[in-house]
Amino acid sequence: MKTNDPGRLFTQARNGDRASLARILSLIERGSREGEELSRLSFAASSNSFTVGITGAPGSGKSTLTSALVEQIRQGGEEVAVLAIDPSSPFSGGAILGDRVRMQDHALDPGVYIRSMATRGHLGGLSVAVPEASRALGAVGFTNVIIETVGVGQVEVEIAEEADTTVVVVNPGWGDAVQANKAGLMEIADIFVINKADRGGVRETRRDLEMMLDMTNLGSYRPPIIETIAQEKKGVKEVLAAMRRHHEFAITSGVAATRRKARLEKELNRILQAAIAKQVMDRLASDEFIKERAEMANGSIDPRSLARLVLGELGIVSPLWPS
Ligand SMILES: Nc1nc2c(ncn2[C@@H]2O[C@H](COP(=O)(O)OP(=O)(O)OP(=O)(O)O)[C@@H](O)[C@H]2O)c(=O)[nH]1
Ligand SMILES: [Mg+2]
Repeated sequence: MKTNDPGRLFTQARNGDRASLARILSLIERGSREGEELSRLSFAASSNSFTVGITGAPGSGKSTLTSALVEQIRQGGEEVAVLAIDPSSPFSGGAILGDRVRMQDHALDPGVYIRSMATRGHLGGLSVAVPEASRALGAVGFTNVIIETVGVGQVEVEIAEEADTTVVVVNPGWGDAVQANKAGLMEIADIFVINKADRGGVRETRRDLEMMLDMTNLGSYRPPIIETIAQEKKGVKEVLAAMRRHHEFAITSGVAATRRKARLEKELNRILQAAIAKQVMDRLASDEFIKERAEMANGSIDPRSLARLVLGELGIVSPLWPS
């Protein structure tokens, strides 16, 4: 029987019921009331899951690498969940279908759970829904959670950052392809993977990355650069080893705890900002302000003054408006 009762869903999912898990993730994705309760339950549940963000330019081989990593993790006997994020489209588009095809190898393995996610009205969007979903996966028992996201924009980078360890996938000759977001990717990478190492230009790409790392203030940890041919599963073992090494480093150095704290602060921030913005916009759109909006249109009240009116109504004092 289908239930939306958070407590029951949670218990059933922890007992291995995949349908309940799917329901949980849908409720979280949708930002429903039940989703909120499920997030609370997940947060409170103990979990020793290790989350890895895999990001990089479109088509760089993230899904192929993920699939190979899943296989590698399964060989070690651990369970693994994959969240494939599709920030661009609220619908299951072609990219996700492609991911599904690449993940087919694992379709029959009960130790692997694969799920694509898009934003569906969650307050705070994907950058809140994804960590909530990832915690839910950890709470129901997955020791490994891989989050795949296309590293093209700020939101995607933020999502990749939500993980304990972030892997940035580049290709030989990447410089031209992702020029725009190079700095952003450099900042979040704990591990660099040069995938498609069967192509020319690997040495130049490695040199390029090393140079950028040299110019970055790194502290005691320097992100390793690993070459892979994901299609042939070459170098994948090394990537997994580097992931575990980084995680180990992060825990013993205290980096993991610091990051976790910062992540939670950011998450709280996003929720509050989204909630307040929604409340304010709803009030502004209400009949109460029809007259004022018309006045703004005809030039008799300016946007800032109208904003002050709405904020005043809601009792919000904005630091932008010194009184
Ligand atoms: N030559 C070569 N091709 C590869 C390698 N790894 C993946 N590919 C191919 O690159 C293409 C894109 O691979 P995906 O794994 O879908 O890349 P992705 O980064 O997940 O793509 P999006 O999710 O669409 O951004 C596919 O045709 C793969 O078969 C590799 O090591 N060498
Ligand atoms: Mg993909």
